[in-house]
Parts: sequence; C-alpha cells; structure tokens
Amino acid sequence: MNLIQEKFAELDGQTITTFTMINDQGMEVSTIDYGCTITRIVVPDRNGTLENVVLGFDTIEEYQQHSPYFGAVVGRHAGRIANAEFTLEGTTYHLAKNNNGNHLHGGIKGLDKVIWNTEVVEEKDSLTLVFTYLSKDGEEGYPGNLKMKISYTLNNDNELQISYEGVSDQKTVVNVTNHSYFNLSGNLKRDVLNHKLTLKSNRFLELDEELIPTGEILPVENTSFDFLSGRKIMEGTDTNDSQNIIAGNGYDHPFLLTDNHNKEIYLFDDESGRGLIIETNQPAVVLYTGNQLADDFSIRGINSRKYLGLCLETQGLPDSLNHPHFPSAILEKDQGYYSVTKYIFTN
Ligand code: FUC
Repeated sequence: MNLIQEKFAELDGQTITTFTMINDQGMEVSTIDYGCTITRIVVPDRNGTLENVVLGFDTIEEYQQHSPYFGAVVGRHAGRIANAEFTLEGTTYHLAKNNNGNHLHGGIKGLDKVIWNTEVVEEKDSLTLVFTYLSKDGEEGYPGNLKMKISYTLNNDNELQISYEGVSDQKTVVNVTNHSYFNLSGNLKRDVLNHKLTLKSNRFLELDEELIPTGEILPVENTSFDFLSGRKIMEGTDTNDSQNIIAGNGYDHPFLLTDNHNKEIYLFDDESGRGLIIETNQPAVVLYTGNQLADDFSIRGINSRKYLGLCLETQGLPDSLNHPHFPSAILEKDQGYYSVTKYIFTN
C-alpha cells in the first residue's frame, strides 16, 4: 500500500491537500480534505486497464463553480427537507434554503464545502484517511454541536469502506452519505445508460414535482423501479412512468433496502467488465442518474452531460422528519451516529 500527499489548492489562506491511496493491485483513490471529496477512483477493467470511474475535477475553482456534489460527503442531512424546516421537541428549526425554498444536502455551506482535519492510519493491508470536523450549533440551521468523524479505508481486495460517526451535545438530526457519481466505462468514455443495476429493494418513495417525498411508499412490481433481477438504466430514462418523468427522465428516488451487508446493490458495465458491489448498514439508497447534470462545462476534457454518471447514496430517507412513518434520522444527545458503506470493485 502506498500513500501520496500533494497540495491541491489554496482556499481562504488554507491549503487543500490531495491524499491518494494506492493498493497492491494498482487501485487508486484520491480524496481532498475539502468536503472529504473523492476526486478519482482508478480501477481495472476486465483486461486490467486502470481507469477512473468517478466524476471529479483537478481544480478547486471547478468544484466551486460546477460541482453538483461530485464525490463529496453531504450532510448534516442528505437529500431534501421540505420548506427547509422540521420540528423537534416542540421547537421548529429553520434550515438554509438552497433548493426551491427547500433544504438540500446540508444547505449552502454544508459538510461538502468545509475543510476537514485529516489523519492517516497505515496498516499492513489497508490505508485509512480519518477526517474530522466540528459542525457548530446552528450551522446551516441545525441544532447541536456535532462532532463528525469519517474514515475512508482502502484495502488490497479493491474495497473502499466509508464509515461515518457523529455525536452531538443536543438532540439533533443526522443523515450523511457520499455523493460520488460512478461511471464504470472508464475515463468517461460512455454515459451510464447501458450500466445494469441490481437492487435488493421492493419499495421506493414516490416524489412530488419538487422531488420531495409525498409520503407514499410504492411497490416496485411491474414498474421501471423493479431492479430485483437487474435492469439497464436506460429503461428508466426512456419510459412513460410519471415518476421517471418527474425526476427529469430518469431516477432520483430513495429505494428501501430489504437486506444489509449482503451485496444489496450491484452495478455492472458489460463493455468494460467493471462491477461495483455496495453494502451498507443503512435502510435506503438514493439512485440519482445525473438527470440534471449541466452541459456547459467539461470534466477533465469530456463534455459534461445528462447521464454521464450515477449516484448510489446509501442513507436514511430524505424528509423523514416530516413523515413519522419513515425510519427516524433523530440523534439523541451524546449518543453515537454510525453509518457504514463498503464499495467493492470487481473486474
Ligand atoms: C441528488 C439529487 C438531486 C440533485 C443533486 C445534485 O442527490 O437528489 O436532485 O440534483 O443530488
């Protein structure tokens, strides 16, 4: 295992560093301490050719100008919260409004836009980057001083594990995830429409026009949302299903998982032979197929466009605070939040 540290940029007098973990198979994961953002994941195709499989940039300016959360950790609460407010113990909290009057992915300056402290832990068969950050009481409207610790571990089996730990000095809400856009073709050679996705999920959340959950939990049966035995992404971009149309011709939906830590999510690109298995302890995964990706900038020389990458955001349900029948995102004072997701790359 090998670790390379280099300067990425200067921002407001602070240095942003790139940490590249390289395992004995040549797999590389590059991360910057701004937003714990994954900028590159280099993995082999079926012929052993090493190429990048996530959307990312090489400059901080591009992250600031164009990034729809490429590779970043999002939170304190991932996804949308209707009207940017929720009530806890009789107090209504007003969060930053950054999406049509709603709150999205932690607000205007969420966990994706702050610089984290970093420590490196080296072990015989793994490398870990430990990121820490104290989100102060009231940050983006959330209650409680929340201490976060996020660990990225790469091992020699081409597995990247991300664990999220948090503790708050007041009752609060937490629901964080990583917002990487995957594209297994390698160096963005093709869009993701031909990627095949398998999900252990038989229910998903209905969304309204603002992409906020209506509260209805729908069965996947006989719809383009049935990924139980595998389905190409294009079957949901080219369909009359009103839920796909609402999302901008694609998916932007939370799926409830029926299993955990057991290959519950599997993405495969037949042309390259690359696969990605995702396992988590979380109740849901949000599938976002890059329906809103703008086309007025480039990503390392490739024109950005719709469907150039897809996100598989393992997390609790968005807007759960306003739907008492959803699994809760409440974190009690002094109790530990723990979320873990493993990304296993195959070829
Ligand atoms: C995703 C989506 C959104 C949004 C964004 C960049 O997770 O849920 O609709 O466009 O992130």
